[in-house]
Order: sequence, then structure tokens, then C-alpha cells
Amino acid sequence: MPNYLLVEGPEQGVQLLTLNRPESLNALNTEVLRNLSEALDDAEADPEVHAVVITGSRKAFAAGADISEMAARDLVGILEDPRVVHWERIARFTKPIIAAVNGFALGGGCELAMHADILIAGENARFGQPEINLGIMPGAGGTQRLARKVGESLAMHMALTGEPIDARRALQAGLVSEICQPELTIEKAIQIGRTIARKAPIAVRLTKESVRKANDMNLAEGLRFERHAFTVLAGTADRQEGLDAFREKRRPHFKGQ
Ligand code: DAK
Repeated sequence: MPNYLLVEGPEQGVQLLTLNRPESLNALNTEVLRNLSEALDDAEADPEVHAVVITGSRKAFAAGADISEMAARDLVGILEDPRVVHWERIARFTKPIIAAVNGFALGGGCELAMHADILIAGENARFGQPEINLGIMPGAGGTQRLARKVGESLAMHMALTGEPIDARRALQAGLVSEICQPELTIEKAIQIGRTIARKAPIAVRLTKESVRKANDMNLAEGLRFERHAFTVLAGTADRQEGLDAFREKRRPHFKGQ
């Protein structure tokens, strides 16, 4: 089976996953998504991995679902689409994902970037949901996550016209947290991953889960979840270590316990 993913690390707690299907601008066929979801299975199980960076090439993060593969599927084929399982795997990954996006992040590529917890974009990045040009619509969060991230008006604009936005617009809209020169994007994402890797793992996990609840729950439910998660942390050795280290004016040594 072809392998369309380069896996590097973990180094200082960060695993780097690079989409590697340059001949089709990293179009996400089933195999690419399988490679990605299997790599995330491994990263989830590996205690040395504390954050994952997903990136593509300088020209394309990913130009969307593989259009040829999609064209070969009829209604039943779409209904039984094996890719759905892989998308769900990415969505339920419990460790932080940082996307380092250069070039095209279109359709499923934009949706993959939006599965990340933190999004760093090169100045050459283009985010778009062009499915409407193909007579279809987004199918992996391009109406739901996008609307939650950039607001309804811009999400409508992007999904109904198919027109992409550039990195600067994506920053203004809150889709990405930072932009930088394309050659620095991956390094920047790795640095962020390393910073996270030095924190207490259980606190990181619960923080990610809690921030994500902001999209799934109303404020009262979300605040209740946050309070429960905060309380759970009181039972961890790392909390004690963090508080002790502050008072003893030293760096904490977290153990994930
Ligand atoms: N699929 C397959 N091949 C692609 C591709 C794609 N999405 N995008 C590019 N390629 C291929 C091109 O066909 C070309 O191959 P050759 O002709 O050389 O063999 C090669 O990559 C280089 O592309 P171009 O020659 O077109 O390069 P340009 O620089 O001129 O243009 C471009 C770059 C990104 C503007 C252009 O390639 C383009 O418009 N690509 C299509 C973008 C697009 O429409 N993406 C949305 C696809 S639909 C779901 C989950 C997800 C989805 C749906 C359901 N479920 C779980 C239910 C997602 C759907 C989509 O993403």
C-alpha cells in the first residue's frame, strides 16, 4: 500500500506529520487519510508524543478530497464512504494538533486544517471551500467548523462563492492564530508544540477538551464541564508539582500523573 505520509519524531515531545502526495497537491484520497489516522493512533498511544504538527508542501497543504476518487462513488458509495472513519479519528485525537499551512488549503484540505487546535499559516496560504464549483458542498466540517470559527457571513461567502481567502484575511477572521514567512511555518508550529510538550499532560488534555466544548455546549454547560475538569486536576501529582515548583522558584517536572 502506498504511504503518503512522512512521520518524523517525536523530538522534544513533538511528532511531525507531512502529507506527501505532491503529484496531486496532497489531495486527500482514502489512503492519505488512512495513513494519517494510523499515524494518529500511534501518536495517541506513544507517551513520548505530547503534540502533533501536521503540514504539507510549500505549494499545498492539501487541495481537497481526491476529485477522481470522489467521482467514482455513487450515492451508496458516498453513504458507505470509508473516509468518514478516518475523519472521525482525527476529530477525536486527544493531544494538541498544530497545523502548519502553506499554499492551498482547499475543500477537505481546509477542513483538515480546521481539525487542528492551533493553525499557523504561511503568508502564501489560501483557505477555501470550493466544493460549490463542483456541484457539491463541504462534507467534513466546512459548513459547521468554518461558521463557528469565522462567523456565518464569511463562511457563507466562502462556501457559496467558492472563493478562497488569503492568510491575512484568515488571521483577521480568527481562522489562524499567527502568520509567518512560508519557510518559517513548520518551525513556528514545532516551537509551539515544544512549548505545550513541557506542560502537564493531563492538564493539556483537559484544556483541549474543555476549549472544544465551547463549540459543542451552551455557556452554562461549558462552564460546568470546565469546573469538573478543573476539579479533576486537583487529584493529579502534576498539579502539586506545578504549585510546589512556583513556590520553590524552580522549573516544574511534570510526569503526566
Ligand atoms: N483531487 C485530485 N487531484 C487534484 C486535486 C484534487 N482535489 N487538486 C489538484 N489535483 C491535481 C491536478 O489534477 C493536477 O494533476 P495533473 O493534471 O498534473 O495530473 C495536479 O494536482 C496539479 O494541479 P493543477 O495543475 O490544477 O495546479 P494549479 O496550480 O494550476 O492549480 C489548484 C491549483 C489547487 C487551484 C487546482 O488544482 C484546483 O482547483 N484543485 C481542486 C481544488 C478543489 O476543488 N478542492 C475541493 C475538492 S472537493 C467528505 C469529506 C471531505 C470532502 C467531502 C466529503 N466526507 C467525509 C463525506 C471534501 C471534498 C472536497 O475537498
